[in-house]
Amino acid sequence: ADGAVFGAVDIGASSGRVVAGVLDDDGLHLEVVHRFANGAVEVDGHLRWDLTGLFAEVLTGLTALAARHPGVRSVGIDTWAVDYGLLGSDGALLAEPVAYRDGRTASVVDLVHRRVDPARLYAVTGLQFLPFNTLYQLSAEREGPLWPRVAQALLLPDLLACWLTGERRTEATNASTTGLLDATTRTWSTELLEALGLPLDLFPPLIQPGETLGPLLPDVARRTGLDPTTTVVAVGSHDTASAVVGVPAEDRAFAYVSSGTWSLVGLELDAPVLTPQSRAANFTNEGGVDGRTRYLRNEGGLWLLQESLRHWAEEGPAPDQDALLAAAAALPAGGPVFDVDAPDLIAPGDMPRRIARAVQAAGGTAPPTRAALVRAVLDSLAVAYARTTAEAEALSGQRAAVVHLVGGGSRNALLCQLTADLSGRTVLSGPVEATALGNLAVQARAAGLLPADLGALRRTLRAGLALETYVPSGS
Ligand code: ADP
Ligand code: LRH
Repeated sequence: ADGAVFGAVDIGASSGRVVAGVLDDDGLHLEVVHRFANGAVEVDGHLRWDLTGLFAEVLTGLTALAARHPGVRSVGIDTWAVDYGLLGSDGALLAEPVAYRDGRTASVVDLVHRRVDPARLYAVTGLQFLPFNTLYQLSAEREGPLWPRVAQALLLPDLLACWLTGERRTEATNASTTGLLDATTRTWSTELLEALGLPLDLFPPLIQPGETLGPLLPDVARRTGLDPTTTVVAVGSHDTASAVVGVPAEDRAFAYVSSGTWSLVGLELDAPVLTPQSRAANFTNEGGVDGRTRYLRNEGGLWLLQESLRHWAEEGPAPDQDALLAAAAALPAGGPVFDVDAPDLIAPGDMPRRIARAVQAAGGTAPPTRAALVRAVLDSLAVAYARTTAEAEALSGQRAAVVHLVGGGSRNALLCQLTADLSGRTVLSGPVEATALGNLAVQARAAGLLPADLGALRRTLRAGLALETYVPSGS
């Protein structure tokens, strides 16, 4: 294993990075070789991702990777879920992909539910209702101008992988977020595709994490300086699937919070829970690596804070996040909370005003200062984390002795402590780059250099990490 190097491309809704994973006898060491910003922008009346620009950042990052490490074995790609690019019959991208926060699905949700009863949708896919799930986006797309020219749809990490290798496949964990995959058989649901009038071969065939997609295109190898024998290996291409692999758990009795733009809160199970109670609680059964089920709820996340900071920066001098967090931490506990899942918090806009309204809707007094508003966001996120962990246990029957908080939010000490206090459980925080870690670990395992068993793999990862421990106050 000495010195084997792997590359991870991990792109979240707010930032992306290219990370080297160097495996030696002490473990898997991460080096971020390139970071770049991401965000959706309004173009031609829709909120879109600049996927062409993101691909240029990927090439820049892979060039930095090659410059630092000769002989990179493989590269894995993950991004946020549900979004896709549409390709014409010549394979070219028809338009920059519409972002999930775009409002275009509002008018088609009822239409979809008239074609397939929501109870049936849940029984087949096990997916939490979110207005931006791919099936709603595609149903909106069917009414749009591009549809007659569409030959195929590729989920975003698959599209980036296709631009690197020329190969078209759909990675299985991310496919599970489309609302078109059967959660039990883990194959495309012909029933749902037909009911929604979508071609059965709209998405390319599935590929599982750990399988090799193919070698780099000669032109990509030449442009980046990577060896032409470097392959692209499928990983949990849904960022949350990779983050859950990167949860450094000691055993199975853990809950996780992947805390970034969104908060993904739940358990890892052996099989989906497709009960009416689970649907009523709006829990999702996303596909995990090794056929595990990511039983979780997608809750509001640090987007609420990011978008508030962005709004304040438009009004005057950009506020200092660290100073605001310190001021928020100094406020007393027991302040107002709001529902972080309120649908009107999804779209970009004047977030502080919307949050103040949400606090009032919950019977509280609008936060008088920015620090109080930040505190309300963190208190409300922690309330959601605590409640969802308990609900996941009750609905699945699986216990969680500890909560692992990973992702950018694990750097927020106040959020970690509040989560411990409100859940009454020990919170272990870190790593910040759990997603890149999980991405790299699946590649190193596919190369035969890390344990095959996911539990043993996680214990190996844990040995190389320094986690922070937060115990509930008063215990
Ligand atoms: P995503 O992958 O969804 O783009 P990340 O996991 O990178 O998101 O998390 C980004 C968030 O993490 C930021 O919005 C911020 O709230 C939080 N974060 C990152 N670094 C810090 C820090 N040093 N202190 C507090 N919060 C932080
Ligand atoms: C997190 C994430 C999450 C999805 C959302 C669209 O980055 O992939 O798991 O629900 O973005």
